[in-house]
Amino acid sequence: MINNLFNPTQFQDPISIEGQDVKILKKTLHLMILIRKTEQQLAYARKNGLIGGPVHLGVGQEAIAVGISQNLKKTDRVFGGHRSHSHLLALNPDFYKLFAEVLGKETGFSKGMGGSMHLFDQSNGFYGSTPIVAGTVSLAVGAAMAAKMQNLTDIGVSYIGDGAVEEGIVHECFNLAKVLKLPVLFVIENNLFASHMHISLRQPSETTSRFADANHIPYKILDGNDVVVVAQNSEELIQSMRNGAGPAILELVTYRWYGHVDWREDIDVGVARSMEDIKNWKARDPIHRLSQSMIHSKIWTKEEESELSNKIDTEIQIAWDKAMNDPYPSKDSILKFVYSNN
Ligand SMILES: Cc1ncc(C[n+]2csc(CCOP(=O)(O)OP(=O)(O)O)c2C)c(N)n1
Ligand SMILES: [Mg+2]
Repeated sequence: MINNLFNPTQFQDPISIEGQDVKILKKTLHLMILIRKTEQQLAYARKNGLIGGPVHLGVGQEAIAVGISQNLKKTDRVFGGHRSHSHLLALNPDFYKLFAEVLGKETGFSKGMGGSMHLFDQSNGFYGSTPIVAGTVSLAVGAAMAAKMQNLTDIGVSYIGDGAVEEGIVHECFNLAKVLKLPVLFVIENNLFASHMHISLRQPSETTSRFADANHIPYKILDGNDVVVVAQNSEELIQSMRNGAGPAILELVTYRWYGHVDWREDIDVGVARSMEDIKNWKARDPIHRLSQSMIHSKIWTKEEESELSNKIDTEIQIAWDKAMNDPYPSKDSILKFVYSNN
């Protein structure tokens, strides 16, 4: 089962939605489509020279953040990295604010000073992302420690990639979180690549959860392109974490449709990608698999889906145009928010 997860020709069928709440399924599908279209707009804009800095897109990986976030509270403390649009949007789907941020406008999530890789929205539980690979893992552990010291049931969530697991700090964090029994969920988005390098060229095994074993941390390795599986399994782990069970690791196998950075599918940091693999992984599309299941169960129709798709397209176009016309931050505000709000 686990090995099959790494075979791109497997897990392409519709997912199981038996017993799931229809309202939640529709909301979930909506959110995943919204996140995908937001990132596709960023890809389009980057391709056409409308965005100054690089964008790391997670198209194909939407089920992970959407599934996890269903079980989070606004007071939880979520941290991400360089590919974190979905982590933020799953908590607060305000794509206008994301567009403004990526365009460097003062109306953005970080007042236009962070861009795509320094996202921040504390009131919705997103405590920040940074391009330094594994740079926020210790912060998530610290935030979980603070919650525990304050006797709160809030948890820390640390989204990392299979490449980030190769950073030493991650292992210090696993160890400390376990020893102090901290409520932190490490979500490993294993998309098999770190920049252009496949995991088989970097690690002795395709699964990174062996480090969970080494630290006696409970873990699961799951299909990251099945939003129901992600939501159900994270719910169990998060619930027991809120009740004092200590840290857990979720390794979610997935794939990013674009190369490491920006809009190209065929090239990954100067290296050609396997178009055959991409074709197979696209057939494991988390959105299509959910939507197919809902259509088979007669709780959703193709017509409803195209209506929803058109509606989101229009909303995105309006938000993009608005963000494009927004002002840049004023010069005198440049140092004002660097270390604090004051
Ligand atoms: C400390 C550090 N080392 C190297 C880099 C360059 N770099 C940026 S992303 C990346 C790969 C990260 O891979 P992974 O954690 O699997 O995330 P993914 O890009 O697959 O989402 C690398 C090496 C960096 N930004 N920071
Ligand atoms: Mg990766």
